[in-house]
Formats: sequence, C-alpha cells, structure tokens
Amino acid sequence: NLLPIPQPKTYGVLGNVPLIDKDSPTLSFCKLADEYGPIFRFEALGRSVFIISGPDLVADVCDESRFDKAIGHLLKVRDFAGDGLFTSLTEEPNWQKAHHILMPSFSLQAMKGYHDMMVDIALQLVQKWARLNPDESIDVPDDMTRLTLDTIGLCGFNYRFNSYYRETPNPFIVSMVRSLDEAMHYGNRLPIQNMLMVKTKRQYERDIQSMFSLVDKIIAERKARGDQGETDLLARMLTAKDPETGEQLDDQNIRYQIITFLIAGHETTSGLLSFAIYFLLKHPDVLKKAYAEVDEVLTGSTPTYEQVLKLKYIRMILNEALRLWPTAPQFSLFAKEDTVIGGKYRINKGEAVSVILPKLHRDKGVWGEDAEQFRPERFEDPAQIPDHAYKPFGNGQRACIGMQFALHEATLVLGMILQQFQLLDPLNYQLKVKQTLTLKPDGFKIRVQLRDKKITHTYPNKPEEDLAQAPSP
Ligand code: FDE
Repeated sequence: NLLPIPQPKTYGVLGNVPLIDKDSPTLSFCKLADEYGPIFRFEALGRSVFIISGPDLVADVCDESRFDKAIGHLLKVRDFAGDGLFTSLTEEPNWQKAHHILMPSFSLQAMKGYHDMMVDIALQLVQKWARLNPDESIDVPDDMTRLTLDTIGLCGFNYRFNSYYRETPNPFIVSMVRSLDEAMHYGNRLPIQNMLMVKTKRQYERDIQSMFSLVDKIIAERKARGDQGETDLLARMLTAKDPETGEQLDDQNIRYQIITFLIAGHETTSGLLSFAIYFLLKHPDVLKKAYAEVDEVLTGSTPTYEQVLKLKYIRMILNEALRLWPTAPQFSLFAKEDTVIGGKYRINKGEAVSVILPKLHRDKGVWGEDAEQFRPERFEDPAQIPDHAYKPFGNGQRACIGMQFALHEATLVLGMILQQFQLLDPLNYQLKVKQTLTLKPDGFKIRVQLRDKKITHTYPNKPEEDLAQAPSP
C-alpha cells in the first residue's frame, strides 16, 4: 500500500529548477503543491528533496525519533553563520554546547531583563513617526528592520546600531541582506554559472569579511572592557560553561553565534511586524478591537513588562499573521532511518524533506473553509490550535530559541504603535511578498497620524468586504 511520490517535469541536469522563481522559491513550492499535492519530489542539480505541506505528513516528519534538522537549503549560509545554532547539525558538538549555554538567556523569565532595552528602541521608532509631516510616508519593512536590528544588538551585545540616526540601512545590514540573497540563489545555479560570476563572488566575500570585522570588533571591545556585570548574550557566551561538558564556546563560534542572532533575530521579526501592520490596515474590525485592548491595558506613557503580557489580542494578531505569512517559511529535515510517512510514502535513510509553511498553515482540512482569511480569533483558545498544522517557529529541540524574545518584542512594539497612531493606507497598498530566505511585504508604505484620544477612532480604510480575503501565496 505504498504510493509513489509524484515529481514535476524535469529539465536535464537542471532537474526541476526551471519550475521555480529563483527570487521566491518557497512561494513557488506552494504553487507546485497546488498542482502536485501534499508531497512531491523536487530535484535541483543533483540534490533531491521531498517538499511536504500536508498536516499528517508534517506530523510524521516532526517525530524527532525518526527525523532531525537538515541544513540543505541553508548550506551556503554556513559561509558566514558557520556552526552557529541555526546552521549546525544537531550532532555537531557546538550545537549542543551553545544550546545549553544560551537556553536560559531566552526563557520567558529572561524577557524581563530585556524589556527596558526593547522599550528604548521602540521609543525611537515612535518618536520618528511622531515627527513626520502629514504627507510623508513610512516604509514599514525598512523601519521595522531598523527596530529589530537595534533591539537584538542592544539586548544581545549591548551594541547600538543606531539605525534611526541613519538615512540608509546600516552597512552591516547591506552586507547581510546581500549575502543571504546570494546564499539563497547559489544552490540553484549550475557550478559553471557560479564559477563565472566572478563579481558576485568577490562581493560575497567582501560582505562576509565586513560582517566578520564588525562582530570581531564587538567581541574585542567587550573583552578589553572586561566584565562589568553585563548579563546579555555576549556576556553569557564569553563566561558560561556547558553544564554537561564543562566547556566554553570558542571565539570563532561566538562570532558565528552573534551573526546568527543578528540574522535570525531581526529579519524574521521585522517581517512579522510588517505583515501584522499590513493585516491591521486591511481589517478595520480587527484594528478596532486592537485599539480597544491597547487603550484598556496600556495606561502609562510606556508599557511595563506585565502590561505586555496582558496584550492578549495583540498576541493573537501576531500569531495569525505568522500563520498566513510565516516569515521563516520553510525548514528541512532528514530521515534517520528508512521510514514511511502518512502511512504511504517511503522515505529512505538520509533523504531530505522540506516543510512548506505557508501551505501547511492554510490547509482547509484542519483550519476550516476560511483558512485563507485573517481571523485572530482562531488563537483565542490555544487548545484549538492543530498541533502539526502550525509551525512558524519550527519543531522540537531545533525550534526557534528566540520565540519568546520575538513575541515579546513584537507585542510591545505593536502595542506602542497603536497607543500612539492612527494607521493610514492612502496608497491602498497591494500585497507583494518578497523573499530573501525570509518573507516580507515588498514596498509596503503607510502614513500615520498621532491619535487624538478625545475623538473616537475613525478608520479611513476601504470597506471590509473586499479586503477580508488574505491573498494566497
Ligand atoms: C530557529 C528558527 C526556526 C527553525 C529553523 C529550522 O528548523 O531550520 C524557525 C522556523 C524560526 N526560528 C522562526 C522564527 C520566526 C521568528 C519571528 C523568529 N524565528 C525570531 C527569532 C529571533 C531570534 C533571536 C531567533 N529567532 C533565533 C533563532 C535561532 C538561534 C534558531 C536556531 C535554533 C537551534 O538551536 O536550532 C532559530 N531562531 Fe528563530
């Protein structure tokens, strides 16, 4: 009763590569899944991976006794993230070590310690927006990227990128975005093509060097300054010992971890905040409820840690945004032994599967007929969330270590924005999703007005009916 796994049309050595849009591979996989179903084989230049999006299949590959994290599509990212947490295999010694050392820094409890620093950066965003002239637009993903980079920089390494003091993106960001983009494209080119792209290669190497030198500077400065009682990630990495082995992280690995946190901690969270704002603008009913909650909970000039925990509806909005547009849209695993998934598909030892989240998260069988619609109320009762149909933070021991961090930050920031501003969509933005490993709404611009709390809220948006549908991936 085993079934063959379908495969789309191949093109010689290129395999299935010509079928995907190289600038947005995950969304191409979603489209192919419409045609080929919840599992299909994808072949790219000698690599082969099963692309899966059916909840029953995902449940099986999330069984950690049979599958473990694969780094297939992240391989090139190792050029700059090395054996940092995100890009290491579970069996590499530095994964275990760093996981043990860093877990306490990301506990719910630890968020208390980051709260004031998060407020510090969020205030910079709010103050920037408050000073804009009425005819000036805000590039949402740009400003959110400033926010999330500065936040992880400050909370993680006591380093200020000061992105709100610059017109253009921080040079570190320019290098990082360009390297991520190259890492994403590299694997889909023929070796000969890669060899011929001399300029791209040189730029890539320069970008990596520039990231390394910034990070090495941060480490060196901290070491020179000595221990001043800091409790941030860097302090922990420089001093803490793995309780199991008694070993510390070496300097090269610390460099990789810092780059990892800077990448993982800001691209995904800024995308999350941008999509959340997009959905709020297009759903006046949700926006109204969000304002009501914020006005009830956020009574002081800046939110306290406890108040952020009370912003339940804001949290639901973020969860729902991550359902429709999971900003880290794909993760991969390999089979530890020959196995069968969904009761009918054979996966052999060593073979890789990749979970396509935007598709999984819109499965009508588990989410219902309105799966494509933005409806935060789905997250009212956590017990109702289908276990293996919602994986925006990945799975098991390799799930996102930064989840609490990202959610606390995003809840705080969204709360502060709504406390201060009316959101306007004068250009009637039409969603266009861009991928640079992570997903973001491309060219998303809004305007804001300071709220006058004496006036009841007015929402200068289009009627709800034609906006209720979230666009398909
Ligand atoms: C991780 C992660 C994941 C998984 C991946 C794989 O498996 O491959 C996912 C899905 C995620 N992550 C997602 C997300 C979303 C958001 C918003 C976030 N994320 C955020 C963040 C922040 C921070 C800091 C982070 N994040 C981090 C991280 C890390 C480090 C990792 C790795 C872990 C291990 O150990 O493996 C992750 N993240 Fe995240």
